[in-house]
Amino acid sequence: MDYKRLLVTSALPYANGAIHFGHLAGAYLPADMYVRYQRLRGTDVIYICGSDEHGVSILISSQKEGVAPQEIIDRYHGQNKRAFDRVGISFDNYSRTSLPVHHETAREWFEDFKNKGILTQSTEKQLFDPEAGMFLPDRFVIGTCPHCGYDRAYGDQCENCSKYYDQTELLNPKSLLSEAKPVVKDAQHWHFPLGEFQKKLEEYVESHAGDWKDNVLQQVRSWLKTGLTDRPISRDLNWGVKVPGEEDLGKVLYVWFEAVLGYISSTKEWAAEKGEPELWKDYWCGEDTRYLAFIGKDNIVFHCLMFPAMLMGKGGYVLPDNVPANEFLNLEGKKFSKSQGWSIELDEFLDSYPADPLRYTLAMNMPETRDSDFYWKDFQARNNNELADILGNFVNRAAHFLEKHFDGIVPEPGELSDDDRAFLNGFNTTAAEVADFYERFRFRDAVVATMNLARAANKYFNDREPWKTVKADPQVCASTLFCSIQAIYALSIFIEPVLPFTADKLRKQLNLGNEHPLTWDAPAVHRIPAGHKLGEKALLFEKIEDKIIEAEMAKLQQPEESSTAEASYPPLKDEITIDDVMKLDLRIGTVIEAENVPKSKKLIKLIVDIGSETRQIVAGIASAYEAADLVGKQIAIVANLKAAKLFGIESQGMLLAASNEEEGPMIMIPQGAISNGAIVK
Ligand code: B3M
Ligand code: ZN
Repeated sequence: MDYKRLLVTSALPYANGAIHFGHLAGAYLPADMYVRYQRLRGTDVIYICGSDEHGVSILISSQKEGVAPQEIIDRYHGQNKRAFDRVGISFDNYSRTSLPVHHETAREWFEDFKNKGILTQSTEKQLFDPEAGMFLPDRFVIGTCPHCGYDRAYGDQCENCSKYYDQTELLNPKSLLSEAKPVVKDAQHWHFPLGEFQKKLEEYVESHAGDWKDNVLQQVRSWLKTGLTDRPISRDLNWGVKVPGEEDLGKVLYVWFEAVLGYISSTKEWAAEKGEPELWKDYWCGEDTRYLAFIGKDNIVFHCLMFPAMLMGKGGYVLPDNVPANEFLNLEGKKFSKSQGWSIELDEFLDSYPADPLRYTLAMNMPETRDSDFYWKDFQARNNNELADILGNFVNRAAHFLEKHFDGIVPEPGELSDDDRAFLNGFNTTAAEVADFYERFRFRDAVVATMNLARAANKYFNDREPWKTVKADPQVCASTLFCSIQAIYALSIFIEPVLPFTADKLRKQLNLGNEHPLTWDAPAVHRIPAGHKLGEKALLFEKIEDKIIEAEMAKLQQPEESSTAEASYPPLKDEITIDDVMKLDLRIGTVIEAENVPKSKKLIKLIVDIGSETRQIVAGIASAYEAADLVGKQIAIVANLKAAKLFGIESQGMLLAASNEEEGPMIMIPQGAISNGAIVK
């Protein structure tokens, strides 16, 4: 594809928690590697990101800690920005959606849609806190469950009996904000007519059938097949971007509606800081811009459908040319969970280890096509056996030899042998191969191909036996060292996207100035000349001992002190006997179809193959799962539960899932594949 400039964004992380490895491997490291590679190519590229500082999740954090939302976002914005910096994520701008430039941008877009008559309005009944003066989100109201009488039930679902209801059905409702008794009021909301963009979005998505990743296409097509519907884009909250014209009504724009516009406002901030306030338009509105949006898989629908529809509605903006979404990264076989102590905080990690071995390990395990894991032992092995023993070892040996026998000065080579020439020519092959992988977003392959040059260099050094030729044939020895130094130069460039800090050390060690270009093609055409003196040797990688890794693994097992105390559960139920348990017929089945139940925020309708038959099951899991992601997953269900209607749809059984007020619902999935119909006991 021909383009003049490249715009790259990574999902804006919520400023209510610390960035962990999963985020990094999903949306930031791949984008950073890609951008660094493009900069070396000389591409006009900007890399834009920032903190997502609105939404209910931030309000809940602030409530829980009893501090103002501003304090939460200030803390995590600062912390995350610093962590990104320490791990070498090279944003051109890292903004915040709480800034005026963002509020203005989001309001302007809303008004534009409103003026064009794109938006619609509808009214629904909602609980209103007369003291706090605002409508209550589901999680901000408790009361007595209309089904089982549990008296600490939330506005959307009862923790005790799992039933769903509308918040207005709660008995004795109480606002968690003010303790006041809420009243039922009509709430008006704005809607974005996503359905009206269905056809255009289909055309857009299918025009990328050849270049988008399979996981992305599959998910988007499944959404399109289900049919797109209107999306409410306003909320009753006192935290967020105020809806224009409704400033006094406690209405804000839905966080996803404005967060995607954060990419644009961050670019505006970048341009203003550069002193060219109009420059952002080149990147967002220039026809010869290529836009790439890096995200994790849970954000696909917003970036492939909602945001493109908004860009279409506004007109004159570029659409994402690709949305290279990654799957999830797990930790030692389990999902990252901070509250269960099953997590590694980036900042803390970087206090003990340098960034590059982490970047390398995450790149080699990048969840490009399926979920993958970070294992401490793998981290150790990658650091010790690959970075230190292959890359570090080659550079050390060559530099050490040069120092000892040539005073650290690149020697005049003798006539180059076929081996020498083949070795030097290999740099071109590496450059082309690695570039091709980056262009196709195949990060792991790019890194493997890069390391293969270090492998080849070690072999070359061994095969040429300079420690023998130094006496026997000094001309040959000089050629070997000349070529080896060129290899270090080539490596210093090719490793830069994945190992930027090491690349920096290599450049210092090579004592390179501006006369030695830092471009992707340089190793093919440019040589470090004879007579050039190298700088001081650097220690590239330190080996990590077993006992350090064992200690890290032991730390994982111990949950953080405050963790378990956070969730409050209803008391245990009365004792039952094994006969009671045996009454349950629990079965494994595979989800073969999944779609959101229209008009319900919580429910997903599943068709599940349980071996002997298929079942239709309605489950309240839409807050945590995209319907499309469930297809193909094995789940456990209660198979002998009397059928019941939910939202007018028959549910023939019940899916097993765990949840509490903080986490989940999280569906129960067998640890390995087992045939459908298998009995759970
Ligand atoms: N903050 C959701 C997330 O962190 C959200 C991404 C916004 S991208 C515009 O998963
Ligand atoms: Zn209940």
